[in-house]
Amino acid sequence: TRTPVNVTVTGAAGQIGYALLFRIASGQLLGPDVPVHLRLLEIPQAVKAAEGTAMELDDAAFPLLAGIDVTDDLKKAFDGTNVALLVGARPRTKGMERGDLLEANGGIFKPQGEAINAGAADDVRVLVVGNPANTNALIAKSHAPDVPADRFTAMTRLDHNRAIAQLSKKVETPVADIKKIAIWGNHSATQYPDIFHAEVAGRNAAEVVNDEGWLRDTFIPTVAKRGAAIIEARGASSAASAASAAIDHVHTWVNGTAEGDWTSMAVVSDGSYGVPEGLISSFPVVCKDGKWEIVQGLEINDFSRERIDASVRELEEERDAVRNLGLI
Ligand code: NAX
Repeated sequence: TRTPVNVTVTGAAGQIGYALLFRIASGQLLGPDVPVHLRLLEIPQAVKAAEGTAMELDDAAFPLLAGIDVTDDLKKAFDGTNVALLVGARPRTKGMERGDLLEANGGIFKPQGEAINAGAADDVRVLVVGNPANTNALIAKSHAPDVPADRFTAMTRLDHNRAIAQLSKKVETPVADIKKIAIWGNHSATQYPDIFHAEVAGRNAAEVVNDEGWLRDTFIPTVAKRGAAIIEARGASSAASAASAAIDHVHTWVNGTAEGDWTSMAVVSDGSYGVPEGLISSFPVVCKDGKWEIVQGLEINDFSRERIDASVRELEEERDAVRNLGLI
């Protein structure tokens, strides 16, 4: 039998954690033949709640679940970890300025980056879900100089999946027939969901839609503001869909993108498409043999250029802010 893969989930007692852990334990993160050992990291006040979730995980008797540790200790959470899902973050509360938010999250992602640097397994892969996800990933990465930079990623797969769903409804075509959607930039309201290279049952999506007004006034804002719409409807932020996207992100990273398709991940820029080197920005990527690569050579029209640049500018501002705070 295979040695279990260590999977760390931070913010394990939160609502995304509650949806995520059961899917990891059932084998959906890494595959139906890969046993997992879960490490649940929480802040001291929430350890008891995480222990409750661990009791429920026991009660599900998942054949692939080799063990569960619940802890508030970074070393115990990250030593030997193979996959780290950084979900717990400091949410923006009323009256909080962006600088305060970035500083509070720096207090979380700096020590987590250091703990990953000190103890994680050589093959560690990190997905940051907690917001502001791109910049939190940048902070963690910059405190893990011994870990290859390409192991730090942030989640835009939920945005990617939302874009597929919206396009599917518009063109009345099943989601399975929609390929090559791309999310560019920041996981925020400035993100740019791009259908110019997408395909609907093999045809170019922008041509099938043939409606720039819909693209500009309906599609892009619906995808970018979907999180707020969910809060409005549900009275709570997206949780199961976010967990599902996190599962997709890691599963695709490890197992590869399908032939003729790609996915969206926020990854460290190498300067592609004019995105400054070192920023963690969303790109279309293909994954193969456990590695991602930014899709090259796409033609970017003026409509896209303007929107990619705006989102990247926001990422630069966030980077400059955390730099001025001494967090990177
Ligand atoms: P919850 O508030 O339900 O849970 C967060 C949990 O994190 C809490 O249990 C808290 O105790 C824990 N936590 C806080 N600081 C911690 C630390 N230093 N170490 C370990 N645990 C810590 O939030 P939830 O709805 O689960 O959302 C979690 C994060 O995901 C938020 O930052 C949210 O903004 C972000 N999201 C990101 C998305 C994305 O697409 N990238 C989409 C969904 C979601 O909004």
